[in-house]
Amino acid sequence: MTATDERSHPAFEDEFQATIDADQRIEPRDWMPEAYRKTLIRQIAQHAHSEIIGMQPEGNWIGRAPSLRRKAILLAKVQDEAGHGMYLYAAAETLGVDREELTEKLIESKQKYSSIFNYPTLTYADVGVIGWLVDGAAICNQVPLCRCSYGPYARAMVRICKEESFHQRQGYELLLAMVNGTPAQKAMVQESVDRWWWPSLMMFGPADGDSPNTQQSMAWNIKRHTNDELRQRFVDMTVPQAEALGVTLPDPDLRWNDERQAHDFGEPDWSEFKAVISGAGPTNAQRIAHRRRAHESGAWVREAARVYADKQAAKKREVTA
Ligand code: BYC
Repeated sequence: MTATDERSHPAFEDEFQATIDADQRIEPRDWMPEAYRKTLIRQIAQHAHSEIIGMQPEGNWIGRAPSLRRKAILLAKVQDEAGHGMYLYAAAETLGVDREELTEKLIESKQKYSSIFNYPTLTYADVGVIGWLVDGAAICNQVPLCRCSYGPYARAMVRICKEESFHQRQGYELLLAMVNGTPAQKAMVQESVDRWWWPSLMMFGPADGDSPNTQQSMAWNIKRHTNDELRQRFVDMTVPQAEALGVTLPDPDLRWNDERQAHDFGEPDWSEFKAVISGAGPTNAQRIAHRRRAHESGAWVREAARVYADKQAAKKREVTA
């Protein structure tokens, strides 16, 4: 039986469930329920698209970074994101879909990508704040995915998380330099934090009561924590970092709760979240149009690769004939 075989059999189902119950990995060669496969394709594709679309907001600043050192760092980070997209598309391909098909779905807006990349990067401080808050949120969400039940996804996440940690630190280091700079630089950091705080909290997805996929994904060990659990973890991790930077997080309800040993915090604007994930965010149209143009202008590379592969295959046939 293969991953794409839709036939079911109680013995296969039992074996699948036993593997999940034993907290072991499902591999591409194993039988899996069709709904498990579909959920993984949905999540991994959305994750891969996020990495690829996520190159745009920061890529916007490569030509304008204030020094050669900052340019080199940003260039390396954006390149890493392209790499993450590739590992993730490769993981999705083990489930029987192909990258070309997933890219088509992205540019036709039939598959989602993270809400966070539908906001513009207006100042250079946004580069630091994306590293600190957006990559920080990504780490909180993605470290548990290293223990996801699907082997290829879990293994891809190990390397991605290592690189995300480096991204988070570079963002924090950039912000430390800026808050210790001129008053105008410090104000620029605060203004950026004010814009990115709430969208960063929305990265974790809707509140648990409004999350249709969490329960099943947790039962299958794809997700290891609920959206709200991870959001809480992120807030608790970030508050002391904000204090160290000397910036204020823009939430009047944010305070330590001694009883819960955790921070209380306000509610994100879920109507904004819904608008953004339905395509009506500030930069949705721009992001997709840019991605479509890049895909179209890369057509000759794909064609050249195909012709080269055909030639190599023909040569191999000649040798073995
Ligand atoms: N944005 O039932 P729920 C990065 C959708 S890359 C857009 O809770 P689930 C980085 C959700 O898809 C960051 N859509 O869903 C890259 C579902 O809609 P569909 C990307 C969202 O899957 C470059 C509906 O809302 N990270 O960090 O159980 C530079 C209901 O939600 C969002 C990943 O993709 C959102 N924020 O949980 C820097 C991580 N939230 O598909 C940084 C992997 C929810 O039913 N993904 N939706 O139409 C996950 O962990 C989970 O998919 C989520 C959502 C927690 C995001």
